[in-house]
Amino acid sequence: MEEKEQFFLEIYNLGIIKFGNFTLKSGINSPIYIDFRPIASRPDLLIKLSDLLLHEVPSYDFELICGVPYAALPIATTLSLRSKIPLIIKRKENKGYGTERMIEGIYKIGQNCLIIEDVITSGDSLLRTIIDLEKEGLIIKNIMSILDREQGGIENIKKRGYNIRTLFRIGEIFKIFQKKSFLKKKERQMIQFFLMKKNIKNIQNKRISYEEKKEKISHPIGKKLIDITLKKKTNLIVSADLIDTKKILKLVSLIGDRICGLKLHVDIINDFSYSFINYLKNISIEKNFLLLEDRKLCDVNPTNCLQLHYGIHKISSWADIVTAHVIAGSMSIQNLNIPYNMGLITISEMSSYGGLSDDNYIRKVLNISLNNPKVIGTVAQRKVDDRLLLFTPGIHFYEKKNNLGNRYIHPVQAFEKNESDFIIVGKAIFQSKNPKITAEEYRNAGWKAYENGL
Ligand code: 5BU
Repeated sequence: MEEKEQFFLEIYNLGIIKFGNFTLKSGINSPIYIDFRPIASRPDLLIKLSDLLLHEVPSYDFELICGVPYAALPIATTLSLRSKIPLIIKRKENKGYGTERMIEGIYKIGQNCLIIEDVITSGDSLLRTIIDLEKEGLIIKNIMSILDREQGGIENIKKRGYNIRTLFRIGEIFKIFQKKSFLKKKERQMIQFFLMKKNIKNIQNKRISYEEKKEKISHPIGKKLIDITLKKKTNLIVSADLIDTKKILKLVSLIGDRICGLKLHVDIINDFSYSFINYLKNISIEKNFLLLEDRKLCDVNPTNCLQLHYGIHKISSWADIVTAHVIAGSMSIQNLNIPYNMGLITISEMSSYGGLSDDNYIRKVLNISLNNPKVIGTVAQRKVDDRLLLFTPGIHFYEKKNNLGNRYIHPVQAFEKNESDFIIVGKAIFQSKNPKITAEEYRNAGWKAYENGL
């Protein structure tokens, strides 16, 4: 331990731990941020680190080494140089041209690959790397991480049957710091707070309930959506992607009792009229569900504003919730002059495969969402901050993906893995033989999956 301890103190001096208020990749807030990237500029420490990692690897039966991009890349490279075992490189995103390969280097199907991760929090980025390597036919038996933040990541990976070891654990590190009286008072307090929160979460190991979430959401329409959900015991939002008002109204008459929201794309409706929208609004009040317009605003502000209030659809006159991309930045969804009881859902990460949003973009959208009081939640394919409602489209019991670029997951996965709050289901319901029964099946699956997480 002495050698490891000494090593950690050396890398700590490079500034790898920062104190403050940080939003992590997942959108979760943390008083500490750990970044091993500075080590890349210190060859002596890189060598020490890779030797320590190699020493801890349980068995030497691997034929390849791969680092989780990007922070672990120089570390994996050093490991490869020290052990003379070949390196392969995992891309974070597809180049979109050329070979479109996600893994670069020389490898063969069936080879055993050691994965190196720097910091493990939820284990999500690691899982993405595992999936991409396995898609190429590689076998993952061993994974080494440098530091475990002890926030469930290691357990998540072990649960899926992988052998993972870590060089350091955050609890251990803080003990070393205490022993050496290393930290300032404020830093000590921040760490105590972090450990306390971490322990509470680990003990409870359960998702946040709708009641707790309601306390954290300040927007009235966010609260109302939760009230409806609790009252009707449904977290199902049906996406009525139909081009004919009669068909939409027929669908609503069948499923209205089972949903907390109805999502529309009004611009696909051939015979849109105000009498239709008034009729629908009345049913939504009578059956107690909200109307979501999936407009996906994505322009600069004056245009977003015009698209919301004017034109044929006058969305702001009837929609309870509207979706928006924030590709144009935080200002694009400020000062939209929307009614006080109308909320926005941002789109952090779409459900399609090959989407262009990377971790950095997603983190920025989550930050913008948390700082805009009109935003009630977001669409993402991962767990997000508890102060945002998480909406998950791309839900299907049986389909995984279609040839149009859409990816689907089971409701259980949406609640279990991502701790989603609402599932959005389209064709699985409106194209089914019996939408009433199918909607009930999705309502039931969504509600049970939510309750099981509590
Ligand atoms: P589906 O029939 O279950 O695939 O319908 C999904 C609906 O959700 C459809 O209206 C899409 O436009 C919408 N959607 C989506 O599929 N994925 C996303 O990331 C977002 C919206 Br945002």
